[in-house]
Amino acid sequence: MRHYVALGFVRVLYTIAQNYKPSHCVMSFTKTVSTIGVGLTMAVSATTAVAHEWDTSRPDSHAPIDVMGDHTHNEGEWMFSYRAMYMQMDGNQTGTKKVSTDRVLEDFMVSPIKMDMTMHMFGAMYASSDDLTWALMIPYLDMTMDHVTRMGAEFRTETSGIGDIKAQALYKVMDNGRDRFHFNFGTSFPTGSINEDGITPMGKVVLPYPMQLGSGTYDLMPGFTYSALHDDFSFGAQFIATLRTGTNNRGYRLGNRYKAQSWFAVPFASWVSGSIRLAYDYWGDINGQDKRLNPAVIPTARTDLRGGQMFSGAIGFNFVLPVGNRLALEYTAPVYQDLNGPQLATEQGLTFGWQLSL
Ligand SMILES: [Cu+2]
Repeated sequence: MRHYVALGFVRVLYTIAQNYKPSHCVMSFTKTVSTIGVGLTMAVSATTAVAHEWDTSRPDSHAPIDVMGDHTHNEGEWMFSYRAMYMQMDGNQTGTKKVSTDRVLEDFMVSPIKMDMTMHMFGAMYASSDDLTWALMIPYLDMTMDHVTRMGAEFRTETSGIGDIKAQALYKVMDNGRDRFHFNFGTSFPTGSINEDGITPMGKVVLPYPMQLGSGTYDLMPGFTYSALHDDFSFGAQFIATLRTGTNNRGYRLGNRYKAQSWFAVPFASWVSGSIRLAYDYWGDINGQDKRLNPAVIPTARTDLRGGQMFSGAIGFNFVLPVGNRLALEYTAPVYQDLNGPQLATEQGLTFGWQLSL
């Protein structure tokens, strides 16, 4: 809004300068006055046209719940959040084609069958100014993977614990009440274990890469978010990269990740909105190798069978409850996956969220 007021005054000054003539005849004086009038009217109308601030009471003033760092806060505001994120992977895939377990077992001694992941995500946000919001996210992971051996024995491995804690600075560079744009400057800290082990037919061994809780490296997460809030609908888009730095103390570096997504939401009532979201994910293979893993045994221990890309679609709901509480739900399913496989394919995801603003 400030920009529009400033713009209005610039217009006034410009029109005065354009019409100013040193000769003090009545005509030019009248003209100058009327020009100032028009300019001021323009300035005021520009101001009133955007007089409404970003309406945070709208259920769709927040993005669908799976989008992280989607919004900023006003100076001094706090927000606490909890998300329960469930993700299911089922069956193997190479490229865009399903691969049977038997086919995987022709090349490997063990094949993964399915994987379930639950992530409990605890978040806090604080705005030190209208332009700068800080966010902290602490994930707690709970994962299981089911396998079958070439001999036909099935077994399950499980890991759980704190994942990589992420801190973000959200720097808002544009906000006219209808459109907002901020940069996301994120860092992921290597707080998640990369030494998780489990009981397998080969005894107690270090588990393959997807069952580890963290990346083991400091990761930079730069990106940007745009959102628009119109009277009857809203939409937004976000791009976030996850760039690994260095090599972890087990001698490898996970592949970089890139996520681009956009969403569209409609408020059905003052307390509920529905949304659709499209996302594109790209994640690279692993560089280096954890020497404790034997890549001949199972595809999840192969550093060159980790990358892939995926388009997914999601539908979600945001609910606004009294006194700063929000609830949200979102269901995600892939529509296209292209995996360096055999790799477990994503089946579906469900996220439940609760947010409290103070
Ligand atoms: Cu928030």
